[in-house]
Amino acid sequence: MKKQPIFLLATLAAAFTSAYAEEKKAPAAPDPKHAFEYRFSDDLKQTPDSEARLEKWFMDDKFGAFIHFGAYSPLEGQYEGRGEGFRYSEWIQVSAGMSAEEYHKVAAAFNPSEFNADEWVKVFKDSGIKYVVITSKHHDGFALFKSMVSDYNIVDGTEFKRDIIKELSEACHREGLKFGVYYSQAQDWDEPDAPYLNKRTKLSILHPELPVGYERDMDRYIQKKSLPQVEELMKNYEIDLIWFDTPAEMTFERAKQFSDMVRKHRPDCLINSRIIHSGKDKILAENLSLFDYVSVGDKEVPTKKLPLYVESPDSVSSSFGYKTHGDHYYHTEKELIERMVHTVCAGGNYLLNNGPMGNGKLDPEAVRLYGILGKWLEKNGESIYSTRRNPFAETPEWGDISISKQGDILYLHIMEWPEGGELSLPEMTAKATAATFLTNGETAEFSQESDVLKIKLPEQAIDPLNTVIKVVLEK
Ligand code: H79
Repeated sequence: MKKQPIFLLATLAAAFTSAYAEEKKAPAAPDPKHAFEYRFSDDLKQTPDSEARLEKWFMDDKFGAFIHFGAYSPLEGQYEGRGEGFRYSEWIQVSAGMSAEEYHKVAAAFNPSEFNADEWVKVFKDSGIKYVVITSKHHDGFALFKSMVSDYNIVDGTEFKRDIIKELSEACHREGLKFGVYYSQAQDWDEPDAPYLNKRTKLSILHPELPVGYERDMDRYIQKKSLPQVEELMKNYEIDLIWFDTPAEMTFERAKQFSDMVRKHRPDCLINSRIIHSGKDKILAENLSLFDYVSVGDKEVPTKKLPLYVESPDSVSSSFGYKTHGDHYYHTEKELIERMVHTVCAGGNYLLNNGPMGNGKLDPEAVRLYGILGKWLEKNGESIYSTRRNPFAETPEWGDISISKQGDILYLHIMEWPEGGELSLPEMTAKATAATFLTNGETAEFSQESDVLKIKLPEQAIDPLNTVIKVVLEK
C-alpha cells in the first residue's frame, strides 16, 4: 500500500476526535467519505473538441477559487437554533426543515451591503488564482443574478438589488481572471417539480401546500426554470465555465439540452461532468460528449494519475458556505498545499472554495489560507502552472511529481522530508542535466546511474510546506 499522508492523518485525527469528543468540542476531522476513489476506466478519452477547449486555458491555469455565496451565508449554519448538524451550511433550508415559503423570508433579508467585487478579485489574484467559479444558483433555488425567468433572485427579491454575477464577472475579466458559474440544474428546493436528492429533503416539508401524492414533473421544471436560466447566464454574461452539480434524474437527453444550450451561445465555455455524473459516479464513455472535464467528488483529492482531465472541488473548510455554528474545521496550510499538489500531479485543477460572510466580505481565515498558497506559488509557481501529470508509474512516498508541458523539466515536490540526506528517484530513463531548489534558487548536487537519480538533500526541509526540486532533462 502506498502511504497517503492526508488520509493517514485523517484517520488518526478521527480516532483522536472520538476519544476526546466528551471533554472538548474538537473540530470534526476530514471525513473518510471524501477519500479518493478511482472511478475511471483507463481507456477513456475526452473528445478532440473538449481537449482543444481545455488546452486554451484550463489545463495551464490550474488554480481556481470556488465561491459558495447566497441567502444561506448570513445564517452561518444555524436558523432559529436548528440545522447546525449538517456539514454544509448551504443546506440550511433542509437541515433546519424550512418550507420554501419560510426560506423566502431568509432570501428577502439577504443584504451583503459590503460586497465589493474588486476587493475579492484582488485577494484571489494576489493568491495566484487564475479563475473563479461562484454559485449563481444553489439548491435553494435563489439566483444571484437578474433573471426574467424567475423573480426569486437577488435583484428583484432583495433590498440589495445588485447583480453579484454581473459585478464579479466584470471585475474578474478586468483583472484577467476567467469567470465561471455554478448552477444547480437538477435540485431546486423552491420548485416542487425538481427532484430531491435524498430522504433528508422532503416535499411535504418544503412544499406543505401541495396535495399528498403530488406527481412531480422534472421536465416541466427544466423547461420552466433551469434551462431558461442557463440560457440567461450564457447570453447576458461573459461565462468561461459552467459548473453543474448533483444531477439527480438527469438522463442523457436532459443533459444534452443543457450542453447544447451552452454550446449554442458560448462554444468555448467549459462544462463539468456533473451535468450528468455525480461526484461518486463511474464516468461512462457514452456521456463524454456532454462535458469537457471531470469533477471528482466533493473535497476529494486524487492520489493516482488519471486518464481524463479532472478538477477537485475542495474547500478551505469542512463546509462550502460560510459556517460558524456546529462542527466545522479549516484545513491547515500544509494540508492545503498537499491537496493542491497531489491534484495537479494526478492531472487536474485545484478549485479551492471559500464561503464569504453574509455581509459580503470574504472570510478572513480563507483569505489567510489563500495568501499562504499564493506566497508559496510566488516562488514555486512554475512547478504548478502549465505543468502536466506525473510521468512516472507511481506516486513517490515523499510527495509527488509534475512535468513541464514541453516534457523537459521535472518538478519533485518533497512534502515528507526523506531521512538520510538523499532523495532517490528510480526508473529515471531520461538524463538529468541540472537540478535546483526552487525554494531558494540553490543548486542541488545529483548523480545518476542505471536509471536511478540521486539528489543530495540538507538535513531539514528547506520549505516545510513543500520543497520543490527542478530537474532539467536532456532534450
Ligand atoms: O455545493 C456543494 C454542496 O452543497 C453540493 N456540492 C458541493 C460542491 C452537494 N450537494 N449535495 N451534495 C453535495 C451531497 C449531499 C450531501 C448531503 Fe448531507 C447529504 C447533504 C445532506 C445529506 C452530509 C450530511 C452533508 C450534510 C449532511
